[in-house]
Amino acid sequence: VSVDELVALVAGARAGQARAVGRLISLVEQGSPAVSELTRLLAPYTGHAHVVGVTGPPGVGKSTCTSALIGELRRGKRRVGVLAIDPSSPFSGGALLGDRIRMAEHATDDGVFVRSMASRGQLGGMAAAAPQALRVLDAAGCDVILIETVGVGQSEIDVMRLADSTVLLLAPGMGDSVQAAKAGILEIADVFVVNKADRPDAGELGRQLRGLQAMQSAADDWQPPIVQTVATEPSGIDALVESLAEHRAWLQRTGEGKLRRLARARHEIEALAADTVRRRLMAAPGLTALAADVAGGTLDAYTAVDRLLAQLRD
Ligand SMILES: Nc1nc2c(ncn2[C@@H]2O[C@H](COP(=O)(O)OP(=O)(O)OP(=O)(O)O)[C@@H](O)[C@H]2O)c(=O)[nH]1
Ligand SMILES: [Mg+2]
Repeated sequence: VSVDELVALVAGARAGQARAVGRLISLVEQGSPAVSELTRLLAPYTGHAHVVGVTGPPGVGKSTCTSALIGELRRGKRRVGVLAIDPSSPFSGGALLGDRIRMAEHATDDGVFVRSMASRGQLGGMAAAAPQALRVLDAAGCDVILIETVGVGQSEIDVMRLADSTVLLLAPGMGDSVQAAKAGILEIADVFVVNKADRPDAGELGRQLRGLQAMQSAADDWQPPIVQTVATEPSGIDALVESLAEHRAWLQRTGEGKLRRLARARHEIEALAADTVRRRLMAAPGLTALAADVAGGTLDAYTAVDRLLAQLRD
């Protein structure tokens, strides 16, 4: 795409045109060379959205809850963006069928942008693409951007780190979901949701979470609230929206929001720089010759590294 086309697409996105938003996110997802220019064009129009991560074990009700959240936010006249990270399928290039159906009720609402991204099989990976996709939605005037992901792998945790506020969904009768949650993702939860609160053992799960809450609260002065929801009805979603607003206010009041944005920018620069350096190294003309020398025993690997880096500097 030409710069003129990019400028037109950014203008279209800012005017709320779903087609322009979709096109820009596709460019980002494909790792188009235009992305760096696009990021420059978007920069003046970003920083407005509240980015909310929605994560939790498979089947816990993330998509249902996301859809209910859209409904609740729309009742409050908020413009909503959704980025659904599909962990399993690099080929479908879209949401799972069930998600599509659940989101369909919002499909004709021009205050909602829903987009799926595959977490594997793309250039630079999610780490590079997701922040840019968020910028597109932010510039398109979204007040809230929901990111739905299955909180299992490192790439999903990386995506969650892009959020201002992270919602961890758990549900009763899912065996060791608290146990699973402890393995890394718990520390990034700002709001706990006990979904499927219509199930009998919801009370027990709530008690377990309050136990964990007690352990966490010493560390900082935000105590993640526990919200009970039945996403299918939906009920409890208004309380969830309320908790998220409180968390955002806390981020702003304490300066924690600024710290998180700083950490995020740092992480993004590191990831992009590492990617750039790696690509240059792979393309360095001297690499093959150095490899032959190291393999043949005439050069040690460390000296080879020094020479390779020296070639990059030239
Ligand atoms: N009883 C009950 N069922 C629910 C509730 N929320 C969601 N479900 C059901 O749970 C199933 C899974 O819901 P999804 O929203 O697809 O869950 P998910 O976490 O997005 O699933 P994955 O994306 O596959 O990880 C569906 O059959 C929902 O109808 C709830 O509050 N109560
Ligand atoms: Mg889902």
